[in-house]
Amino acid sequence: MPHPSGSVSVPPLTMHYQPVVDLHTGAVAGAEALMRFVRADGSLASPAEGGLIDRIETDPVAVVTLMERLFDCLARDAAPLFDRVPGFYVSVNVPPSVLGTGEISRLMTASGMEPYRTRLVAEITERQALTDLGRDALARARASGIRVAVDDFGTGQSGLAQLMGLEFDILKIDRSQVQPLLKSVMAERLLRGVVALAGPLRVRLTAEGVETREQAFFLRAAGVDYGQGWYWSKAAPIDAFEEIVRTGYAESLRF
Ligand code: G
Ligand code: MN
Repeated sequence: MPHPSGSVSVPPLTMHYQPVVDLHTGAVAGAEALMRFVRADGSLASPAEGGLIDRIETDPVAVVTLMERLFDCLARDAAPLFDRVPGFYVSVNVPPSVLGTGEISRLMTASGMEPYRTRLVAEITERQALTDLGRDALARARASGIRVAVDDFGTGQSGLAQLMGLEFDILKIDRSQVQPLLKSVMAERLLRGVVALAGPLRVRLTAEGVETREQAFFLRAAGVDYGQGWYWSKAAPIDAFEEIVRTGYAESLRF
């Protein structure tokens, strides 16, 4: 349903961080930042609840407000980690409607994230088509040091066509391809195919939705670089997440 621009109000938000684990060392290499809306009573809501995120993302004014708040949270939460942990990165889901406007650079500057440019990964979902403007904006952001991850790989309609002509750094294997591992031979073959694809593309692989030790070991043996999922941790508030980074998950990957 179309609505006049600026009519959607954006609630206050906070970010939760899900660790991305280096499958070889068990160290926390980075995090995916996931937003939560703060209700009037202080409780948290997932952005999908009641379709709110969809309404915001299709409102050109609201989506910019949302991204400004998101970058402010990131600057506050993640800067201490960037300073303390070498190479630590944060990946953020960037709606296609934001890409085309070339807003990313302005958001980096306005939030104070600018010095940490190379620690930011913009996740672009494979499910939504990229416009030419979006592609140009991504190429520019990448030329300035921001990295690009293709999210939800394997779930989109356009699949490989979407990847043509797109320069990116990380391919995120969707959980729909991780969860059937060790149950379906076809899923295992497909996973090995994706690993083979990543080599010549020179991209890192992150597997999402890792829930069991068996999946984690399989992924590591198959040549996947990073894992993310409930086997290690759900997305956590920044204080809990800082503790997670300190401890790491070496134990979880020992035979
Ligand atoms: O597509 P994207 O990576 O943005 O999705 C992140 C979502 O995946 C979050 O909503 C989170 O709750 C969910 N998620 C994260 N880890 C797991 C997991 O191990 N299993 C399942 N089923 N969902 C997960
Ligand atoms: Mn994502």
